[in-house]
Amino acid sequence: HAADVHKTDLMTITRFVLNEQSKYPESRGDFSILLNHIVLGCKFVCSAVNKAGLAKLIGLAGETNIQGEEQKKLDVLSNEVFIKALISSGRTCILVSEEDEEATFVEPSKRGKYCVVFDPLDGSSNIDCGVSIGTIFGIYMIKDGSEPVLEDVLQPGKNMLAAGYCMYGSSCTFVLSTGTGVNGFTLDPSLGEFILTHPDIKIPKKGKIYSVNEGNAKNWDGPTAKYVEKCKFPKDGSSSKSLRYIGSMVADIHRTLLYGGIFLYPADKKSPNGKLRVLYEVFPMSFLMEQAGGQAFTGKHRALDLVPNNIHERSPIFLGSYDDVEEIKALYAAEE
Ligand code: AHM
Ligand code: MG
Repeated sequence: HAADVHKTDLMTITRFVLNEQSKYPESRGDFSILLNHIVLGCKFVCSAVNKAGLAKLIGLAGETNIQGEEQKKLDVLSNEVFIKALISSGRTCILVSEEDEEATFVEPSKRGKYCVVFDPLDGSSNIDCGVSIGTIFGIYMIKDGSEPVLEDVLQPGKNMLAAGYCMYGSSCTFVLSTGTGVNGFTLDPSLGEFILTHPDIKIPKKGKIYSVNEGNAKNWDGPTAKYVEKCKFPKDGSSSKSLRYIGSMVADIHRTLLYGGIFLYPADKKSPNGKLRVLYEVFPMSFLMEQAGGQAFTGKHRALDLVPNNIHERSPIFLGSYDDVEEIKALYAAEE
């Protein structure tokens, strides 16, 4: 009832996932345990991000990651937290992190059947000015009883069992899909629990926002340039779209999921494969988009059909509302 000030029957993320898994009689709770460890990592990172300004945790750790960027202390910390949380779950066998050049193979005594690909702290260039950042993850499973090999994570995104992100923003929001829709949970800091606040998220069929780094416009290809031109100067009498670009993928995708519209990180002359990484950025977000009723397109194919050849591979990506992605697909098709 609207009159109830306090909600007394709380759907925590653990309860939600246990409910979902109970639909599968063969489930032994392994996935719930794994997810609990991911959630723990997110709570830790959330608390560290919130304290960053105070604790002087931000700043350089004197290390460089494989993409050659200076690494912030919080990236290092977050990576360590997730690696340790995932190994100690006893349910993982291969871990791929944006921060580590090589995949981590979990030692046999601590092994489970899940492979987790993740970006522990995406958008870290935004840390120093307090803009939202996030963790992105995707989960695969190895073939029953087989020795884990790198090929187990070099699979198309459509083979993921689950994907999600946690956004460290004005509130801490965890968005998850296990392949049956998308649900959003908000951290209640006083309880230390993620509570279901956004059940069954569906992206609007068409949106009024486009989101892209326009500073790269001089290097864009024809279809991307045409599309953005259309957003600003529509010729069919429709109103022009608004531009919103945070430069933090989790925050830009979160807004796109809730309000609709399109997010683009296209190829350009300087970066023919775009910027975003297939395994732990493009795939999880594409998985969520499709599960919410939207689309994800690489400029050539459905994003989730891509088969990566190496763990840090990049791809152009266009994702968001169904109708908006349909338009960019038509422009690329006309190009061929
Ligand atoms: P990062 O993994 O180094 O943080 O880079 C990924 C981020 C994404 O969060 C965001 O969508 C993109 O880089 C923004 O790139 P740009 O600054 O080129 O617009
Ligand atoms: Mg990243």
